Amino acid sequence: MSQDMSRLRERGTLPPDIAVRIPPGQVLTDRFPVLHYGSVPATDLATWDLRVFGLVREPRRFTYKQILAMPRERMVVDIHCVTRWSKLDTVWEGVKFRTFMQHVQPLPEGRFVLVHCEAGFTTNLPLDVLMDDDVMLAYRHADAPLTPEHGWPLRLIVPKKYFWKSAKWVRALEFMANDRLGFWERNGYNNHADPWKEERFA
Ligand SMILES: Nc1nc2c(c(=O)[nH]1)N[C@H]1C(S)=C(S)[C@@H](COP(=O)(O)O)O[C@H]1N2
Ligand SMILES: [Mo]
Repeated sequence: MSQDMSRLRERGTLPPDIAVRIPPGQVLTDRFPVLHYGSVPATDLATWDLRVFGLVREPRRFTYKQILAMPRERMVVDIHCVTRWSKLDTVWEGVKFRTFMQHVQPLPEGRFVLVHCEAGFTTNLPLDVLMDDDVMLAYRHADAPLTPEHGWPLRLIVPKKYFWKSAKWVRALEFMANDRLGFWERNGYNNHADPWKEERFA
């Protein structure tokens, strides 16, 4: 785990049009800190897959090629880490979660999703949050392929939530009838994680 915060700017020192984009308790950085529990996984695209299971009509597995073949979109969003850095205008490309869901039929009771990543990391989100227009399964950042430490080959981006919900190295989506807490949510982080409401800790 490393974090270079040498170029942080407090809200009070920022022009008003920038300051309004920084949630309470956050500071602006132009760096892109790398943060995760454990080590960067080794990935072989030949055996990599994205699985969908649980309360779906039909469990499925997608190859990387199939993900890349889905309509690719680009979005520019602000991100906010619970460790208090925010980064503006980050550029992501991939498949919007709602576009991906055209290939998945959740059962009516499958309203919650547990996102499973390499090495056992998980995070949980209600399906309606994931269906927001700005939620993406991303494979590119800043006009280049994702780097391994930022989640290559595939990561989730959920801009409206603190960044720990933006799971790196995603491997499976589990659909559930009831909410089940993920890794940080079990370890004291707030389940709703709205940076504008400062929902940091449970
Ligand atoms: N698989 C996985 N994804 C993860 C994490 C993790 O430990 N494992 N950490 C989360 C946290 S706490 C943050 S702040 C962001 C950091 O993403 P970055 O390293 O690209 O800045 O990844 C999130 N996604
Ligand atoms: Mo984080």
